[in-house]
Amino acid sequence: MQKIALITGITGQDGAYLAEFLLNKGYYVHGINRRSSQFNTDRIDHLCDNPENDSRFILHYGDLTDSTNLIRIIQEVQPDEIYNLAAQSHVQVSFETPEYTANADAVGTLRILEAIRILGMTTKTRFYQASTSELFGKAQEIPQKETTPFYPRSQYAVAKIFGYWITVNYREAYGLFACNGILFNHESPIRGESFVTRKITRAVARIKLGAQESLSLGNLDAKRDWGYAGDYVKAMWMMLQQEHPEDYVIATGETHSVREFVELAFKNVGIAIVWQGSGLEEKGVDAASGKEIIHVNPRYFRPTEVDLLLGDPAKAREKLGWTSETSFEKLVRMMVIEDLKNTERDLLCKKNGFKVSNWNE
Ligand code: NDP
Ligand code: GDR
Repeated sequence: MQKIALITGITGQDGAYLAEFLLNKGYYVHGINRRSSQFNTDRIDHLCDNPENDSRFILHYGDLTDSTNLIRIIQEVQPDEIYNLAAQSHVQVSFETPEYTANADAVGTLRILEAIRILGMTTKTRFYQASTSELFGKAQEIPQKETTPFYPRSQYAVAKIFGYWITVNYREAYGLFACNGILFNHESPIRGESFVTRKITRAVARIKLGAQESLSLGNLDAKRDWGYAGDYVKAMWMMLQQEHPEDYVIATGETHSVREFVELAFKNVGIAIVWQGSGLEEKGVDAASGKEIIHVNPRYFRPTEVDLLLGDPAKAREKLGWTSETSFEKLVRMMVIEDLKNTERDLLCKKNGFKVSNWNE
């Protein structure tokens, strides 16, 4: 019998990679997507259009803030595995939308777990919760592992702590096979454009091709453990194939600053950055032309920042046999190359009089 998976957040970065991964494994894949005023399925259109997927890839309209809808979909789909990837996932935005973030990210997780329980599916359905390195926040230990105490620094992280513990609670209280993947930052060419890595690679391509003058950033010294999303979705699946449900840190074990990411991304298009000034006056200058191409803008500072994340993926390596396969250098190169292609395509469209959505910075 082929397995059935239900993915919330299927239109997001991870949802798209996971759906493709599971379809390749022969799964029937159901996804929950939100109705929006414009199409929001760009990242999965290639899966919808592929005749090989045909009846194996099915979308349902839904929302994590609507329990009746979640209960109905789970009852209809009868999934063997649920991957809860849906979330208001932007840390800075969570400071602006705290109540909604808690509703979707914290209570949303509870709604799915309760649906599984109400429907009597606790022995049938396995559950994956998209937990995050943001739980560690103001890091109490370096590197961070499964036993490191949490210290959340945003409304997003606090909401995700609820999601983490409610997942543990349903495992312990009802015997549900439920796992938290504590994933450190993972990126790709389809990463949302407002996360710092994609914002940088998109700007690098556009500056190189003359479509943008400069790039404004916030804290250049924040450090993150950045991996590749394509590697990380495999770990999600592996957790649900084990004999016992457990929680795992998924990370590369390397950390880099935003500043290093910027330097490497520009290096990939032959631009060397020289830093001048400090604090709000700091600027990144193109060493060859002398042009100021990076500015610091306090708009991107957060009320409480997470300064340093570095994960220890030893447990995942030993118990799951999982390792991160894509180096930092390869990840940055991959993202820059794809954004160069995107920008070239957009410029061609504009030149021929076609409208390009998302053109502005
Ligand atoms: P994205 O922001 O790319 O995708 C989030 C998905 O959630 C989108 O499909 C979005 O829909 C959907 N969504 C948002 N709110 C709701 C809602 N109320 N009801 C239903 N769906 C909703 O995130 P990623 O793919 O990067 O991340 C996946 C998950 O993993 C998230 O939970 C995130 O918090 C977590 N995570 C991510 C990490 C990372 O580095 N990427 C690291 C650790 C954890 P729409 O397309 O309509 O906006
Ligand atoms: P993060 O990712 O907050 O780690 O959350 P993001 O890319 O937004 O920020 C990383 C670091 O870069 C600094 N920064 C900027 N960030 C953004 N977005 N824009 C800027 O202009 C900018 N300048 C500097 C930030 O201050 C921060 O320190 C991501 C999300 O995917 C979460 O859902 C996930 O849980 C965590 O990763 C792990």
